[in-house]
Amino acid sequence: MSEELDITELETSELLEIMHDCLYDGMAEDVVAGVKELLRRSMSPYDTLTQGLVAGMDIVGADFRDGILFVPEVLMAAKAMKAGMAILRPLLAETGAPTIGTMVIGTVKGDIHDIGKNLVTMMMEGAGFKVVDLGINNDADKFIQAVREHQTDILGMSALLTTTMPYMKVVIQALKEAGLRDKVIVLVGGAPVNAAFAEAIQADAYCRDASVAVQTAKKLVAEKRNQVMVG
Ligand code: B1M
Repeated sequence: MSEELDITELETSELLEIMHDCLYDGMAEDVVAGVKELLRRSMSPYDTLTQGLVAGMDIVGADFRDGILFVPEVLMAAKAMKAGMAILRPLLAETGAPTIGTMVIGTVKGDIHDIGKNLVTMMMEGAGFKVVDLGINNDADKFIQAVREHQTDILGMSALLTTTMPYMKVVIQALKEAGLRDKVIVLVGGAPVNAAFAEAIQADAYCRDASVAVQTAKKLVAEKRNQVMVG
């Protein structure tokens, strides 16, 4: 943003557009200033996230796909997005809701994309789940170990590459071999993943986005608890 521009004077729609430009240009400090200004205007943390940050990242994604942006620029944009998300994370988690379940989540082996996974983590925490985030590039052993270590209700896996999504099946197979498959709900997500793929690898559900992940997790955990009570 230019030095002279007073963002408090802008219409919210103009501010959002400028934030998308700043995200595109990897201007983390300006993205942070925009996030703070939207919150000051009483925009909810969720709307700030989706309208201010995710919408901007969609533009970055399209231009990366079309060869207009390259990896270094996209990394700068991702850093700016993370800076904005750092402000929103505690606000989204600040529900005071009791823990309704525990989720272990990670990006699968060979894949370093974590923005979407981090959004899912934030939204799940905001909905009252305890989330153990394993980060990126996780092999099956790491997932299995974490599922064992924590009282895990849900295992969430993220993959953004067509070359890494098949690894989700490897993890599910490893869960079966460890005798853990029936104990955890497996949710999968990420841009190349879809419901047919989730079914084919015998995951419990595909989650299109972070809010679907929350809804699905709540529903399946409630069903699991009911089964335990009836059984
Ligand atoms: Co990458 N990249 N990238 N990249 N990158 C994609 C995925 C790509 C589609 C871009 C393109 O060509 N259009 C393409 C994949 C093509 C394919 O496989 N078909 C691609 C490529 C090719 C690559 C490299 C191979 C590039 C290269 O080096 N030549 C390389 C691979 C590195 C690796 O992983 N081994 C690479 C690298 C990178 C960066 C490091 C530069 C950076 C990642 C930075 C980071 O994450 N810290 C990056 C980025 C940023 C992208 C794009 C532009 C944006 C991804 C993103 O963050 N989206 C992406 C293009 C795109 O997706 N449009 C692209 C925003 C995020 C909010 O959405 O992650 O989809 P998303 O998450 C959503 C849902 O999918 C869902 O909820 C989220 C929130 O609503 N969800 C889940 C995701 N995970 C979930 C887990 C769940 C539930 C829901 O569990 C329950």
